Amino acid sequence: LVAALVAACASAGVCQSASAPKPLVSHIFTADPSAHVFNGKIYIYPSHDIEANVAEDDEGGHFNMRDYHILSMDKIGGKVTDHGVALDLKDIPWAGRQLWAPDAAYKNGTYYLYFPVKDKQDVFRIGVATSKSPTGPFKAEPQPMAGTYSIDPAVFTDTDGTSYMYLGGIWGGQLQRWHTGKYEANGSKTDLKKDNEPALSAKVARLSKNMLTLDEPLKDVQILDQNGKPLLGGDHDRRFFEGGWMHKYKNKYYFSYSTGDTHLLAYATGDTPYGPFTYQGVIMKPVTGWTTHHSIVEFNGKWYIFYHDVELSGKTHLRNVKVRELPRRADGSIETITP
Ligand code: FUB
Repeated sequence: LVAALVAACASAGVCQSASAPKPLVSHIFTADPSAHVFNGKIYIYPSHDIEANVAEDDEGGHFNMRDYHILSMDKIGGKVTDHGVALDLKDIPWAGRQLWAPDAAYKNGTYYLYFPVKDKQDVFRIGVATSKSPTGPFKAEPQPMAGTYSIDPAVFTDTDGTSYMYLGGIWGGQLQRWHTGKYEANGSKTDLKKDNEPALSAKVARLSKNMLTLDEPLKDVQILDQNGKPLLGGDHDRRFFEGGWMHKYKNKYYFSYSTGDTHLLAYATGDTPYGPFTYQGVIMKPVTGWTTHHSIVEFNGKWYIFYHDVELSGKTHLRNVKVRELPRRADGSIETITP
């Protein structure tokens, strides 16, 4: 029976069980899955990892991705469809290299793909591309979104229809090089090295109604401890590193993120999309591979976490996306997952 099930899963291109999540696809490497439900279907907007033969470094040069593929599924555990190339680096007029973790949104008949990529000066910016279909192909705007920088855009649309973009990542994501408001080309490759000062924050801004521009300057996403004090730069187990995500549950805003060099997914809650947010705990202990990156989405009344590890390759830059149910307690708090 087990052999028959494995064979059936393999021929369908997907195998998923409640107890041990498996890679959603294995014909390409995928990472940083931003999941959304559009028209009753699940769409996953991941990075598309490739072997580019670049040596590993603290700036993530080995993550040298060149396009995006969008995945979809009718239900959790169902067949996963790869819709092919949705956007290629060569079709983004201002882009230099490294297409990192994207996200997507829908408004008024148009789908928006938000993506970080280094410009021709090797500075990460956020771009936006549009399509009439959730799976693309997407057409990139001719310039990056004004006022954006760093990586990992995540767009959250509140129940009143207002959309917000969260972004940022330290180390290879370059956020530390913007701490004065201007880009420091020779700034630190990691963080500010000020362990006793407030940690660098992710950023947030409301999006304009046309979803193509920021409607206000970026603000700090403050994460406080239980005493109302900002988390410190030296608090590597709790401070923000990269991969921010916002979801709303019972009128509370949950900002979740990766702690990077301590490899945790953590979360903090607040009363508005801007925060401040109070640190609550760990969502997921380290996965295999250096990076950890997730999204959280509700589908048919259940909450799921999409994430990645390196089960298929054993290599940190060749990742595979997975999904599992998000274990939530009655009070809304999230139980720690041991992957
Ligand atoms: O995929 C490249 C980078 O790795 C992402 O932008 C980060 O969040 C980390 O997952």
